[in-house]
Amino acid sequence: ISNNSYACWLQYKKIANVAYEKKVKLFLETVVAAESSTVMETALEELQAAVSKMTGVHLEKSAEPPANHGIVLSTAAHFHQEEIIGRHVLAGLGADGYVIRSLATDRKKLLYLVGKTDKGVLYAVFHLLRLLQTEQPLEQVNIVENPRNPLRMINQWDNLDGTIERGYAGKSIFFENNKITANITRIKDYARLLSSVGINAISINNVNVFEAATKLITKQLLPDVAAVADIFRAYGITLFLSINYASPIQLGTLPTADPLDERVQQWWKEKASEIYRYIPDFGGFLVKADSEHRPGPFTYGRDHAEGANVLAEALKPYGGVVIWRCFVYNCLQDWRDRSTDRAKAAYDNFKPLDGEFLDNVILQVKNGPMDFQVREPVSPLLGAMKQTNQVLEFQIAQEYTGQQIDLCYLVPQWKEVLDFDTYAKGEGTTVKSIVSGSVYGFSHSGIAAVSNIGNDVNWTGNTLAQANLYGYGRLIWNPELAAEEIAEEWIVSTFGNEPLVTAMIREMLMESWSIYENYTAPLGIGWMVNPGHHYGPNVDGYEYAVWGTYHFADCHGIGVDRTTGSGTGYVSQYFSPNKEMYESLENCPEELLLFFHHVPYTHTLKSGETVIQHIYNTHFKGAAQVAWLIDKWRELEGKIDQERYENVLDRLQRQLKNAVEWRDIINTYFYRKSGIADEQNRTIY
Ligand code: GCW
Repeated sequence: ISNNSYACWLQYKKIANVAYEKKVKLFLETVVAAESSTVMETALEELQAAVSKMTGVHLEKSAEPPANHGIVLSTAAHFHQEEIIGRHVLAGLGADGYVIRSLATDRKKLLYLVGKTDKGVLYAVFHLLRLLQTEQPLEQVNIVENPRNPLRMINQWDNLDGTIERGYAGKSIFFENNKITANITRIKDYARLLSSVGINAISINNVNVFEAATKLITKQLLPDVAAVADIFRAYGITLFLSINYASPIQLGTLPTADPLDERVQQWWKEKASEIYRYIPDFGGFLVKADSEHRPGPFTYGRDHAEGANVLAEALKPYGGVVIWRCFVYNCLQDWRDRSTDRAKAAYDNFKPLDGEFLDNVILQVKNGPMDFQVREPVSPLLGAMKQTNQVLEFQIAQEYTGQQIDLCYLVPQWKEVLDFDTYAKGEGTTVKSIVSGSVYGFSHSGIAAVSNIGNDVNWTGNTLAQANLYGYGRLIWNPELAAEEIAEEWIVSTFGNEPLVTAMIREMLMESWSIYENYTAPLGIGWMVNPGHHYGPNVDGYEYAVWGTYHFADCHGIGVDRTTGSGTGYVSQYFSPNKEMYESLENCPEELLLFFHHVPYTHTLKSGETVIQHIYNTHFKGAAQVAWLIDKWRELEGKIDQERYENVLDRLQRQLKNAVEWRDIINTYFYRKSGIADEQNRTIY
């Protein structure tokens, strides 16, 4: 097995451009680190190893600042060369920020990497390495970077038995046989990947905490958890655990987990103190409570604030936080009940509690009101709670977007979410400004996402799905980056600097979300997947189910009326003018038409097509586009290594089968329901 698949974007291949290599080598003589710390050591190690691979130069570590050629690593507090970087520049750095500046004259070639903290230095090193990978000149570097989001987190949905909930790339790299794995090399390599794109927090176990995982916070498993925390700490990443709300019962001897019971409060306090003895910088708890059959405060007639605050009190003395998920809804709904709308649930459950949560509680809100569908509106809860810390939750794992068989580059989708104007505090109150904490001055905020990795050699099943992990980190560091820009960076770091390869893969990535949307559920309706595993088409798979996931298609029309006038009233959860926009059939963005409105198949879209013809057209188109993706990819044979070429080709061929299946099932279903023929008389079964 070659390193190509495994190293992802940290290939650090020998620089092929001789002229460029010659120029950069002038900067690469010695390196000095102004102080020492674990993270600083990591920064040095990463720099030396990558430079040696890319240029063959062994960067000598020196105690003295370089006279003429070399690199200086320093934190702001230890950096006193004001003529190089002014004090005001350093003073402007946020917690994880950094400056990279070069000084290049005929005689001197110097690079200064100065972080607010040692973590900033590490990020600066990865940035410099990115410059080298993408062959940027070093002579005039003047970079100041501050991450937009304070919390930049990954959620693993890994179970202790080694399986991964919604995992599409093998087994867990963390757990096997109800224990933490002995193979920590892989964990370290994961830490490198994450840190290189700015991730600073991780929860390592599934939010559904079953029996074995409940024990992660006991002395039986804490020493091993602490060892994992050590690995991540060296890369500037803080470790969190998902906990079972019923822990006081399951691990202790208490008959209750009632948050207002003093024994329960005491139990959590002792538990926190125990955890911090093993992991002094433990991040805190991630909690899925009263959601999909997981225990929570509802059992005791308490609300989510009371539920979360007991944990927050316990963690507070140590600086820990509680990340409480808002994915709370009735998962035992009766499909005959038209008054309950799952989309409304998060807002209905949490909005009334604004102001009730302690300062070290953060609510984690999924990007959409349902569940990571191909297309959803933005959750109206984002921005609706002015006195409560919020983080946004994305899903990098492609549960509903092709399961890492089908190609679906998600950065464009995430960008739409981040750029969405909620109008929560007037025009311009974008989601990105809310979750970065700047609008309401949150004490904790940022973004989390469900990871897409497993122990497959290439980490993500489909090699091209690595772009989503990379892209997630880069985008939440700087939401202003363009999706193309991120794609391009990823391709060059991953496959090398070959313009043709870059152009081709970039085009494939950029088209992929729209292609996937074309052949799956139309116009924002969602959910037409096989129940349980969620891959492949099944129009009525969730129609008469308990999950609150309906499309209401009959022989006349399709869609969920969520308007205030005649529907569930979900639209009223948005601020004006969004609520008016969604309420109106005219003004509702068409890609979300069936999310908000029930319309006849003959309803005419702005393109002039009817809804039924749109369904046919997009489904024929989507499947044809997958064939186009395959043609594109075939052009790359011989231009990239065979291993990755074949991995992607195999996935694309499976994707084509899936797309054809979707096309035919969706078209046939709606043809039979509507009785309206395709204008172009294409084959519908
Ligand atoms: O959509 C659902 C997934 C579950 C997941 C849940 C959640 C971890 O199908 O697998 O459970 O979302 O986000 O809690």
